[in-house]
Amino acid sequence: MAQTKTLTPATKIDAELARRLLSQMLLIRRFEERAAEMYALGKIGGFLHLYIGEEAVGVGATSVLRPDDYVISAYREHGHCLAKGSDPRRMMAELFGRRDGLSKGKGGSMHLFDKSKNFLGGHAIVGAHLPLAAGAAFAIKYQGGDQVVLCYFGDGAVPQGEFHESMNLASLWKLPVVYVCENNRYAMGTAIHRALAQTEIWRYAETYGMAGEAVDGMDVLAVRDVVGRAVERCRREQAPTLIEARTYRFRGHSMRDPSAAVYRTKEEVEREKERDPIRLFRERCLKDGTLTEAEVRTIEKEMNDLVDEAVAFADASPEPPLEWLTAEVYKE
Ligand SMILES: Cc1ncc(C[n+]2csc(CCOP(=O)(O)OP(=O)(O)O)c2C)c(N)n1
Ligand SMILES: [Mg+2]
Repeated sequence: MAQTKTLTPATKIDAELARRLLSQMLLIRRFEERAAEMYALGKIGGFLHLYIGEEAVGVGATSVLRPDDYVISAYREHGHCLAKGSDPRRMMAELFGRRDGLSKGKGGSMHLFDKSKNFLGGHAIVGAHLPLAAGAAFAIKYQGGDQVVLCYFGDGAVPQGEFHESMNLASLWKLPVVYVCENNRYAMGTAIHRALAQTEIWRYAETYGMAGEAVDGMDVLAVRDVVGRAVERCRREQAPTLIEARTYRFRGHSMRDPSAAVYRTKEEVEREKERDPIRLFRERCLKDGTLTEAEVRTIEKEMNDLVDEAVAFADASPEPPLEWLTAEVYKE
């Protein structure tokens, strides 16, 4: 049923779409590079998990959604939140822990949440948001809506019970949810083959009687294609899909994990960086004439400016007042 998709170079794409995809991937890349700098300067505390290298998955997948569709993610979620349309200024303020942050500065990097964009978080407990995605999809179905829920998670969630329970319920109850596993081959320092008996994650779909596919997660158009079909299936048949997007994180697990860690070799990291999704897409657009060098430079500058603005906004935002510490923490 599944294969890894690669698009033929002959498929030319629309310039407007190319601009949108490249802009979003560059925005995410630049946002996170600056976040890493701000972390080193002590402006950002707590944990910070960078998505650098994986941008094509979030951008390709979200590009087929409607604004009223939902997205839910784990803690490596800056890219998913930006792709869903959240304001980079309020996101950076959240990373800084300031009052203008998306979660009023109380959540930080791992707990971005944006109700206005139907972005349902930012969840730090590995695997815990998979049942939440099924629940949101159940609510849509119950209310007779035609939205879908897109749920991103890592390969580290697959050995957990929540993954299997969620797949079973989503398929049994025909819920409109697309599960996108971002398989970057590591869960912190644990390589996938040390944690999973079946490392081809898309194959679990067969067990639960749902559609499953693997895709080259470094190819933004291939991701768009696969997720596009899954979303259509959701809307038409309210049937879920499991997608395995094969990708790689270029940085350490978090800012506290040096990139040159012992669990993967320098050669491996360098080899994977040659398939940088942004570079691949940029080269493709230039080669087939979809975009010009000047257009690409303009996009790069626009995204740099947006991120500069986000950093300045975050830095100028005040600390949350002490009373906020206990407000809105628990609601009956
Ligand atoms: C239930 C639970 N167990 C352990 C952890 C500690 N932990 C944080 S991230 C992580 C690895 C998850 O890897 P993966 O799901 O592949 O995501 P990636 O970091 O590769 O994006 C672990 C074990 C946690 N947050 N939650
Ligand atoms: Mg992983």
